[in-house]
Amino acid sequence: MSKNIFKTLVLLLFVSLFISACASSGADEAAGSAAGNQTAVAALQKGGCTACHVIPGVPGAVGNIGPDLSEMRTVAEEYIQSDAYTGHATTVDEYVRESILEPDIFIVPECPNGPCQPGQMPENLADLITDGELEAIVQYLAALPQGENSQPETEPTPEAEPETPPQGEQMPSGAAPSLTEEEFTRATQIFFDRCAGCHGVLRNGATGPALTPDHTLPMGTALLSSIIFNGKPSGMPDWGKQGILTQEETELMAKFVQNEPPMPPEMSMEKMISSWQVFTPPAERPAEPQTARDWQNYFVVTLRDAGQVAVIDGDTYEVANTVDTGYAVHITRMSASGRYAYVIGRDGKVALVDLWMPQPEKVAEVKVCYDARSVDTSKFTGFEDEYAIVGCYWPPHFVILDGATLEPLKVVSTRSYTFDTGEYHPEPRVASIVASHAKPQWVVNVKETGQVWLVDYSDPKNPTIKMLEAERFLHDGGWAMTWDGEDRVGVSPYFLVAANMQNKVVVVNTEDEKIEAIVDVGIKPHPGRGMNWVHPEYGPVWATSHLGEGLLSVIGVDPENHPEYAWEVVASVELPGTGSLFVKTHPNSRWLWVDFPMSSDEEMQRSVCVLDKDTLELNKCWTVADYGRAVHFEYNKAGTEVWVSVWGNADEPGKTGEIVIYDDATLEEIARIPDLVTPTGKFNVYNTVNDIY
Ligand code: DHE
Repeated sequence: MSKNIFKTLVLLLFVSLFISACASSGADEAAGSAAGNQTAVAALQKGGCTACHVIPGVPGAVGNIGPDLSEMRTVAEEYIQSDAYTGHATTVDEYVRESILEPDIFIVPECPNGPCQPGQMPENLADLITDGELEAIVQYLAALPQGENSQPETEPTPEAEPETPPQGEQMPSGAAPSLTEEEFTRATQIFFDRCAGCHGVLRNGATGPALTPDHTLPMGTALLSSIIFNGKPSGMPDWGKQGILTQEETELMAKFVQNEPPMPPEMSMEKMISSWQVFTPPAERPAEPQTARDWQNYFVVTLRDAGQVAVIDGDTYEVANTVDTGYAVHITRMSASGRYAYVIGRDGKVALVDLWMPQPEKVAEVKVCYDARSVDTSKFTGFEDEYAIVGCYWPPHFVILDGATLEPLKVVSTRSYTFDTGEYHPEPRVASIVASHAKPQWVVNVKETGQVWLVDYSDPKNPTIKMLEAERFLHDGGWAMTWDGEDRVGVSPYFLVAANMQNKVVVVNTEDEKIEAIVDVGIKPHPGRGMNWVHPEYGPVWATSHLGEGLLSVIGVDPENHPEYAWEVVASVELPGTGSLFVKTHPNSRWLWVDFPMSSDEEMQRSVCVLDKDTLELNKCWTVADYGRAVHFEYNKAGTEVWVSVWGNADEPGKTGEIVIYDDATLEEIARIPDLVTPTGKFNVYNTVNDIY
């Protein structure tokens, strides 16, 4: 094993510690005693070690984040003698102790999910246990695999633990760590900014697991800190390693989530209206485009951490204007005509940008909630540019707006009952929303209750809603297309949406207003809007990549002409990495583009891959930049170029982010648009209006 690899592994600390325990004379007595074992087992549980490691004799110690400690002594002896070892221990006892007190001094090479990483093993474990408990752990682990500790005579049952707390415990088992008011407020804000999207404001869980005290207290501060710092391969970001949260903030958050979640405020219609501003009334706006640019080839680009969008000319690559919008802009959708861009920020503020002005300007804005992700517009014939709808995470509701002024017209709560168990849910968040082309309806996907609501907007103040029972934790999705041979004709009545925590894709039939199918796919599908093409064998297909595994699931979507493949996964294509968020293709392209921004591997985070549409074989992968994450694709109007965002760090001049433009035919780089602040999503006007993806 190379020295470099060793240096990158932190978690092996425990392993090596365990192995040497036998060799140390001082350890033998305590290791052999039932009382010593009992203290060690309780301390290992208290320290949260069970969640990351396999430890024989310790109930619940089946974690697969850190190394398996079953062979601790043997492994530690090997490491101490190896050239790659960077610590100071000369005995197994010392090795185990060092692993706990200075976990990053030596990084073991292999953890269950890939190389162990610096920072993975929490530095503060020793703060959570007493000196006596530390010694008991050292002796217990260092004795493995001797046999006696694998079956401790007095192995405590999980139920017995709280009754027999180890001496000197700093905090009563089961009680939440206390925080000052200032700490609690700070943690609430960090949770809202970083965590609520996946776990929910009330922490009931969705894309991420539930973080209510009944789940978090048994995990303890050390384990929670480690997960928050290091992330998990299933999609939990490595907030500490990314440098977004400090060690101190990581620990603060670990303590915070062991406390009851605070209840955020509601938002009334009156409050929404008080935030509503029209900067340029409709009568003062141009009646036709006032720009020589091809405004249909504008790209509206999210500058996430600047709270802005850049409107970029797709022909000249010039920034036509930068417009202030909401905090942490999430997505942009267009009106049916394309002249208006609706930009939604996480703060629930929607900005209306008129693309017909000499330079694109914000003409209205309104804040309709505190936390939002989705927006769309009325697209059915006769309702073009009439209405918009915003889907909120908190409060859990959607709001119908006037399309030209953003005046809030109607607010509808999504609080209701889970579709399967009929339990009341206080926080059913609105995930993706799409506008039907077949009816005056929006498809509103309600995440936590697993319901798809078909909202008729022909009478927006008195909307009728058809509620379809679908699947829980609905997230993002897109339309399947209709084709005439190889030519795209338009949007089909089928909308495919990921139920990401159930590893499924739900097919909504908007024509017959029913759930057509629920398709099993890979771990945590994340399609964005997915991608459509015609496969030589399977006919029209739609595909999604996954957050949780390196897989592209291709689904047949043509029940009329290819019924044998309809709503089946016709191909599962292995990808070189996990952590994919977005895919894209174009009817004119021969390629399928895939990103990996949430991969735990830095090089993959910066890489994109293309596959051949016909053979489904991987053609090429490459890194887009030497910093940041490569995220999200968009084609230009002609379908000849692909734009990829490099999502950098707003605080690092020169590395804040950029867009890299590729020739779709040759895959050669054409240009870079530098110095954009954290660009993420990009929405070409023509492609967004026409649902081309
Ligand atoms: Fe998104 C789409 C929610 C994290 C960039 N994101 C969506 C949609 C939802 C959603 C519901 C579908 C909107 C629609 O079509 O109407 N996103 C969430 C989250 O809850 C989550 C997981 C966590 C959070 O706290 O927000 C999340 N999303 C991210 C990011 O970290 C990304 C990469 C950068 C960011 O903005 O923070 C990100 N999401 C995007 C983009 C789209 C999107 C670019 C639109 C893709 C498209 O092509 O339509």
